[in-house]
Amino acid sequence: MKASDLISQLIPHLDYQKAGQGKAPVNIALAKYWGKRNVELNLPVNSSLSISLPDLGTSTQLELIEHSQDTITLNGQALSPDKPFCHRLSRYLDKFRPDATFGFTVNTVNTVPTAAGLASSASGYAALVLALNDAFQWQLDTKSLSILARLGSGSASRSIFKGFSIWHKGETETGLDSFAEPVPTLWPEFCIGLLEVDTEEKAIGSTAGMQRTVEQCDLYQSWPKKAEKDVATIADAIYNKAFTVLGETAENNALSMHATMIATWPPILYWQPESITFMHQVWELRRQGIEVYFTMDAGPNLKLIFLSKDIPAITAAFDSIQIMKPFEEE
Ligand code: 2P0
Repeated sequence: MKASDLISQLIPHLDYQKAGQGKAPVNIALAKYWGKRNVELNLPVNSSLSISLPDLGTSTQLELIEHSQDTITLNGQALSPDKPFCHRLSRYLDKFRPDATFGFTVNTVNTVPTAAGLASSASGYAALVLALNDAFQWQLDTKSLSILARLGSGSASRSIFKGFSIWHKGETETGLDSFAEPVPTLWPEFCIGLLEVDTEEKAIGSTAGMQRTVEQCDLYQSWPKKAEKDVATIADAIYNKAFTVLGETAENNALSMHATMIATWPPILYWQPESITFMHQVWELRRQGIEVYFTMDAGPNLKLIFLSKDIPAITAAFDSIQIMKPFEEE
Protein backbone atom coordinates (compact mmCIF):
# COMPACT_ATOMS: atom_id res chain seq x y z
CA MET A 1 0.00 0.00 0.00
CA LYS A 2 1.19 3.54 -0.76
CA ALA A 3 1.14 6.32 1.84
CA SER A 4 -1.43 8.24 -0.25
CA ASP A 5 -3.84 5.24 -0.24
CA LEU A 6 -3.44 4.85 3.51
CA ILE A 7 -4.13 8.57 4.04
CA SER A 8 -7.30 8.48 1.91
CA GLN A 9 -8.59 5.62 4.10
CA LEU A 10 -7.99 7.62 7.26
CA ILE A 11 -9.22 11.01 6.06
CA PRO A 12 -12.49 10.93 4.11
CA HIS A 13 -12.70 14.65 3.27
CA LEU A 14 -10.36 17.58 3.01
CA ASP A 15 -12.22 20.64 4.27
CA TYR A 16 -9.94 23.32 5.55
CA GLN A 17 -9.74 26.60 7.28
CA LYS A 18 -6.76 28.85 6.75
CA ALA A 19 -4.60 27.98 9.69
CA GLY A 20 -3.97 25.54 12.48
CA GLN A 21 -1.65 24.84 15.36
CA GLY A 22 -0.36 21.90 17.33
CA LYS A 23 1.94 21.17 20.25
CA ALA A 24 3.55 17.83 21.11
CA PRO A 25 6.11 16.53 23.61
CA VAL A 26 9.42 14.82 23.06
CA ASN A 27 9.44 11.16 24.03
CA ILE A 28 12.22 8.94 25.31
CA ALA A 29 11.95 5.25 24.43
CA LEU A 30 12.48 2.83 27.32
CA ALA A 31 12.20 -0.04 24.82
CA LYS A 32 13.59 1.18 21.51
CA TYR A 33 12.36 1.26 17.91
CA TRP A 34 15.26 0.15 15.75
CA GLY A 35 14.62 -1.11 12.21
CA LYS A 36 11.90 -0.73 9.59
CA ARG A 37 10.07 -3.42 7.69
CA ASN A 38 8.61 -0.82 5.29
CA VAL A 39 10.56 2.39 4.70
CA GLU A 40 7.85 4.40 2.90
CA LEU A 41 5.25 3.76 5.60
CA ASN A 42 7.70 3.79 8.53
CA LEU A 43 6.51 0.37 9.63
CA PRO A 44 8.78 -0.88 12.39
CA VAL A 45 10.31 -4.31 12.83
CA ASN A 46 9.46 -4.18 16.54
CA SER A 47 7.11 -2.52 19.00
CA SER A 48 8.46 0.15 21.36
CA LEU A 49 7.50 1.88 24.60
CA SER A 50 8.24 5.46 25.63
CA ILE A 51 7.73 8.20 28.17
CA SER A 52 6.81 11.70 26.97
CA LEU A 53 8.47 14.76 28.48
CA PRO A 54 5.85 17.52 28.58
CA ASP A 55 8.40 20.28 29.29
CA LEU A 56 10.28 19.62 26.06
CA GLY A 57 8.69 19.54 22.65
CA THR A 58 7.54 21.35 19.55
CA SER A 59 4.88 23.98 18.86
CA THR A 60 3.88 24.42 15.24
CA GLN A 61 1.61 26.90 13.51
CA LEU A 62 0.74 26.49 9.89
CA GLU A 63 -1.18 28.37 7.26
CA LEU A 64 -2.32 27.17 3.86
CA ILE A 65 -1.84 29.71 1.08
CA GLU A 66 -2.92 29.34 -2.55
CA HIS A 67 -0.39 30.11 -5.30
CA SER A 68 2.55 29.92 -2.98
CA GLN A 69 5.57 27.80 -2.09
CA ASP A 70 6.21 26.29 1.32
CA THR A 71 7.99 28.62 3.71
CA ILE A 72 9.46 27.04 6.81
CA THR A 73 10.65 28.89 9.89
CA LEU A 74 12.46 26.97 12.64
CA ASN A 75 13.03 28.66 15.99
CA GLY A 76 12.46 32.09 14.42
CA GLN A 77 14.85 31.52 11.51
CA ALA A 78 13.57 31.21 7.92
CA LEU A 79 15.13 28.11 6.34
CA SER A 80 16.26 27.71 2.77
CA PRO A 81 13.95 25.22 0.94
CA ASP A 82 16.92 23.15 -0.24
CA LYS A 83 17.85 22.16 3.33
CA PRO A 84 17.21 18.44 3.96
CA PHE A 85 14.97 19.41 6.90
CA CYS A 86 12.69 21.47 4.58
CA HIS A 87 12.79 18.92 1.80
CA ARG A 88 11.61 16.16 4.15
CA LEU A 89 8.87 18.41 5.59
CA SER A 90 7.61 19.52 2.15
CA ARG A 91 7.52 15.92 0.86
CA TYR A 92 5.43 15.06 3.91
CA LEU A 93 3.12 18.06 3.37
CA ASP A 94 2.65 17.00 -0.29
CA LYS A 95 0.47 14.19 1.03
CA PHE A 96 -2.04 16.73 2.35
CA ARG A 97 -2.05 19.62 -0.17
CA PRO A 98 -5.46 20.19 -1.77
CA ASP A 99 -3.46 20.57 -5.01
CA ALA A 100 0.03 21.57 -6.08
CA THR A 101 -0.82 25.29 -6.20
CA PHE A 102 -1.07 25.40 -2.38
CA GLY A 103 1.89 26.11 -0.16
CA PHE A 104 2.16 25.83 3.60
CA THR A 105 3.68 28.48 5.82
CA VAL A 106 5.08 26.52 8.75
CA ASN A 107 6.36 28.20 11.86
CA THR A 108 7.85 25.69 14.25
CA VAL A 109 9.52 26.22 17.60
CA ASN A 110 11.50 23.46 19.29
CA THR A 111 12.48 23.44 22.91
CA VAL A 112 14.89 20.59 22.08
CA PRO A 113 18.18 20.80 20.19
CA THR A 114 17.31 19.75 16.63
CA ALA A 115 18.90 16.43 15.57
CA ALA A 116 20.83 16.00 18.81
CA GLY A 117 19.46 12.59 19.70
CA LEU A 118 16.60 14.07 21.66
CA ALA A 119 14.15 12.98 18.97
CA SER A 120 13.01 16.41 17.78
CA SER A 121 11.54 14.70 14.70
CA ALA A 122 9.18 12.86 17.06
CA SER A 123 7.70 15.98 18.65
CA GLY A 124 8.07 17.80 15.31
CA TYR A 125 5.92 15.48 13.20
CA ALA A 126 3.43 14.92 16.02
CA ALA A 127 2.96 18.70 16.39
CA LEU A 128 2.68 19.05 12.61
CA VAL A 129 -0.06 16.41 12.39
CA LEU A 130 -1.96 18.09 15.23
CA ALA A 131 -1.65 21.43 13.37
CA LEU A 132 -2.90 19.80 10.13
CA ASN A 133 -5.79 18.20 12.04
CA ASP A 134 -6.66 21.67 13.33
CA ALA A 135 -6.29 23.42 9.96
CA PHE A 136 -8.19 20.79 7.95
CA GLN A 137 -10.78 20.23 10.70
CA TRP A 138 -10.32 16.45 10.42
CA GLN A 139 -11.27 15.80 14.06
CA LEU A 140 -9.37 12.53 13.92
CA ASP A 141 -9.07 10.16 16.86
CA THR A 142 -5.69 9.66 18.51
CA LYS A 143 -5.12 6.33 16.74
CA SER A 144 -5.40 7.98 13.30
CA LEU A 145 -3.27 10.93 14.44
CA SER A 146 -0.62 8.47 15.64
CA ILE A 147 -0.59 6.69 12.26
CA LEU A 148 -0.26 9.99 10.36
CA ALA A 149 2.55 11.15 12.68
CA ARG A 150 4.28 7.79 12.09
CA LEU A 151 4.34 8.48 8.35
CA GLY A 152 6.47 11.57 9.11
CA SER A 153 8.79 9.89 11.62
CA GLY A 154 8.31 6.54 13.34
CA SER A 155 8.90 7.77 16.87
CA ALA A 156 6.37 10.62 16.29
CA SER A 157 3.59 8.03 16.60
CA ARG A 158 4.36 7.98 20.35
CA SER A 159 4.55 11.78 20.79
CA ILE A 160 0.78 12.19 20.31
CA PHE A 161 0.44 11.14 23.95
CA LYS A 162 1.49 12.24 27.40
CA GLY A 163 2.90 9.76 29.92
CA PHE A 164 3.90 6.26 28.84
CA SER A 165 2.89 4.99 25.41
CA ILE A 166 3.33 1.80 23.42
CA TRP A 167 3.74 1.81 19.66
CA HIS A 168 2.38 -1.54 18.46
CA LYS A 169 4.41 -2.68 15.49
CA GLY A 170 1.36 -4.09 13.68
CA GLU A 171 1.30 -7.00 11.28
CA THR A 172 -0.40 -5.81 8.11
CA GLU A 173 1.07 -4.35 4.92
CA THR A 174 -1.33 -1.38 5.14
CA GLY A 175 0.12 -0.04 8.39
CA LEU A 176 -3.37 0.64 9.75
CA ASP A 177 -2.55 -1.54 12.78
CA SER A 178 0.79 0.16 13.51
CA PHE A 179 0.03 2.98 15.97
CA ALA A 180 0.76 4.07 19.51
CA GLU A 181 -1.60 4.22 22.43
CA PRO A 182 -1.17 5.44 25.98
CA VAL A 183 -0.38 3.18 28.93
CA PRO A 184 -2.98 4.55 31.35
CA THR A 185 -0.78 4.68 34.45
CA LEU A 186 0.41 7.73 36.35
CA TRP A 187 3.73 7.48 38.18
CA PRO A 188 4.36 10.86 39.83
CA GLU A 189 7.72 9.79 41.33
CA PHE A 190 9.12 8.79 37.92
CA CYS A 191 11.97 11.07 36.79
CA ILE A 192 14.11 11.44 33.68
CA GLY A 193 17.44 13.28 33.82
CA LEU A 194 19.09 14.61 30.67
CA LEU A 195 22.87 14.44 30.55
CA GLU A 196 24.05 16.24 27.45
CA VAL A 197 27.40 15.22 26.01
CA ASP A 198 27.09 16.86 22.60
CA THR A 199 24.15 18.59 20.90
CA GLU A 200 25.79 18.99 17.47
CA GLU A 201 24.04 17.34 14.55
CA LYS A 202 25.21 13.74 14.32
CA ALA A 203 27.17 12.28 11.42
CA ILE A 204 24.63 9.58 10.63
CA GLY A 205 20.93 10.12 11.25
CA SER A 206 18.83 7.41 12.87
CA THR A 207 16.87 6.67 9.67
CA ALA A 208 20.07 5.78 7.79
CA GLY A 209 21.62 4.21 10.89
CA MET A 210 18.79 1.75 11.39
CA GLN A 211 18.67 0.84 7.69
CA ARG A 212 22.38 0.06 7.70
CA THR A 213 21.96 -2.07 10.84
CA VAL A 214 19.04 -4.03 9.37
CA GLU A 215 21.01 -4.74 6.18
CA GLN A 216 24.56 -5.25 7.47
CA CYS A 217 24.44 -6.62 11.02
CA ASP A 218 24.26 -10.35 11.81
CA LEU A 219 23.57 -9.59 15.48
CA TYR A 220 20.42 -7.72 14.44
CA GLN A 221 18.63 -11.05 13.90
CA SER A 222 18.28 -11.47 17.63
CA TRP A 223 16.91 -7.95 18.14
CA PRO A 224 13.19 -8.23 17.14
CA LYS A 225 12.40 -11.03 19.60
CA LYS A 226 14.28 -9.36 22.45
CA ALA A 227 12.68 -5.98 21.70
CA GLU A 228 9.17 -7.44 21.86
CA LYS A 229 9.95 -9.19 25.15
CA ASP A 230 11.34 -5.97 26.65
CA VAL A 231 8.21 -3.99 25.70
CA ALA A 232 6.05 -6.56 27.52
CA THR A 233 8.37 -6.61 30.57
CA ILE A 234 8.45 -2.81 30.85
CA ALA A 235 4.67 -2.50 30.35
CA ASP A 236 4.16 -4.99 33.22
CA ALA A 237 6.71 -3.14 35.35
CA ILE A 238 4.79 0.12 34.79
CA TYR A 239 1.49 -1.46 35.84
CA ASN A 240 3.14 -2.98 38.94
CA LYS A 241 5.37 0.05 39.68
CA ALA A 242 8.29 -2.40 39.67
CA PHE A 243 11.01 0.22 39.22
CA THR A 244 14.01 -2.11 39.37
CA VAL A 245 12.62 -4.32 36.60
CA LEU A 246 11.82 -1.27 34.49
CA GLY A 247 15.26 0.28 34.94
CA GLU A 248 17.25 -2.89 34.34
CA THR A 249 15.21 -3.80 31.27
CA ALA A 250 15.40 -0.29 29.79
CA GLU A 251 19.18 0.01 30.26
CA ASN A 252 19.79 -3.44 28.83
CA ASN A 253 17.46 -2.70 25.88
CA ALA A 254 19.38 0.48 25.00
CA LEU A 255 22.77 -1.25 25.26
CA SER A 256 21.48 -4.13 23.11
CA MET A 257 20.33 -1.68 20.43
CA HIS A 258 23.74 0.02 20.50
CA ALA A 259 25.41 -3.41 20.31
CA THR A 260 23.65 -4.02 16.97
CA MET A 261 24.87 -0.64 15.70
CA ILE A 262 28.45 -1.31 16.77
CA ALA A 263 28.33 -4.76 15.16
CA THR A 264 27.22 -3.41 11.79
CA TRP A 265 29.61 -2.56 8.96
CA PRO A 266 30.78 0.15 8.59
CA PRO A 267 30.29 0.42 12.37
CA ILE A 268 28.01 3.01 13.92
CA LEU A 269 29.13 4.27 17.32
CA TYR A 270 27.29 7.29 18.68
CA TRP A 271 29.11 7.23 22.03
CA GLN A 272 31.80 9.71 22.94
CA PRO A 273 34.33 9.29 25.76
CA GLU A 274 32.15 11.38 28.07
CA SER A 275 29.16 9.08 27.37
CA ILE A 276 31.18 6.17 28.77
CA THR A 277 32.35 8.21 31.75
CA PHE A 278 28.69 8.92 32.57
CA MET A 279 27.82 5.20 32.23
CA HIS A 280 30.51 4.33 34.79
CA GLN A 281 29.19 7.03 37.13
CA VAL A 282 25.69 5.54 36.89
CA TRP A 283 27.03 2.06 37.66
CA GLU A 284 29.04 3.44 40.61
CA LEU A 285 25.91 5.12 42.01
CA ARG A 286 24.09 1.79 41.76
CA ARG A 287 26.93 0.13 43.68
CA GLN A 288 26.32 2.75 46.38
CA GLY A 289 22.63 1.81 46.52
CA ILE A 290 21.14 4.64 44.42
CA GLU A 291 18.70 3.14 41.95
CA VAL A 292 19.51 4.96 38.73
CA TYR A 293 19.62 3.56 35.20
CA PHE A 294 20.38 5.08 31.81
CA THR A 295 19.07 4.88 28.31
CA MET A 296 20.60 6.30 25.11
CA ASP A 297 19.24 6.97 21.64
CA ALA A 298 20.97 7.59 18.33
CA GLY A 299 23.41 10.05 19.85
CA PRO A 300 26.01 10.45 22.61
CA ASN A 301 23.71 11.84 25.32
CA LEU A 302 22.42 9.85 28.30
CA LYS A 303 18.95 9.95 29.76
CA LEU A 304 18.85 8.81 33.38
CA ILE A 305 15.87 7.03 34.90
CA PHE A 306 15.26 7.30 38.65
CA LEU A 307 12.61 8.07 41.27
CA SER A 308 12.10 11.46 42.91
CA LYS A 309 13.42 10.26 46.31
CA ASP A 310 16.88 10.07 44.70
CA ILE A 311 16.89 13.59 43.19
CA PRO A 312 19.34 14.92 45.86
CA ALA A 313 21.85 12.12 45.17
CA ILE A 314 21.51 12.53 41.40
CA THR A 315 21.96 16.31 41.42
CA ALA A 316 24.97 15.91 43.73
CA ALA A 317 26.57 13.44 41.30
CA PHE A 318 25.83 15.27 38.03
CA ASP A 319 26.28 19.08 37.98
CA SER A 320 24.76 19.67 34.60
CA ILE A 321 21.77 17.34 34.76
CA GLN A 322 18.36 18.60 33.63
CA ILE A 323 15.65 16.78 35.59
CA MET A 324 12.14 16.22 34.20
CA LYS A 325 9.08 14.90 36.02
CA PRO A 326 6.93 13.58 33.18
CA PHE A 327 3.77 13.43 35.28
CA GLU A 328 4.01 17.02 36.51
CA GLU A 329 2.73 19.69 34.11
CA GLU A 330 4.83 22.82 33.49
C1 2P0 B 1 13.40 5.31 19.55
N1 2P0 B 1 15.04 6.10 17.88
O1 2P0 B 1 12.67 4.34 19.81
C2 2P0 B 1 14.62 5.02 18.71
C3 2P0 B 1 15.81 4.72 19.54
C4 2P0 B 1 16.44 6.35 17.94
C5 2P0 B 1 16.99 5.30 18.80
O2 2P0 B 1 13.00 6.43 17.05
O3 2P0 B 1 13.27 7.18 10.29
O4 2P0 B 1 13.64 9.62 14.04
O5 2P0 B 1 11.97 9.09 11.27
O6 2P0 B 1 11.19 6.73 11.59
O7 2P0 B 1 11.74 8.03 14.59
C6 2P0 B 1 14.66 7.69 16.07
O8 2P0 B 1 14.15 7.32 14.85
O9 2P0 B 1 13.29 7.52 12.68
C7 2P0 B 1 14.19 6.70 17.03
P1 2P0 B 1 12.39 7.63 11.40
P2 2P0 B 1 13.12 8.23 14.07
O10 2P0 B 1 13.19 6.44 20.01
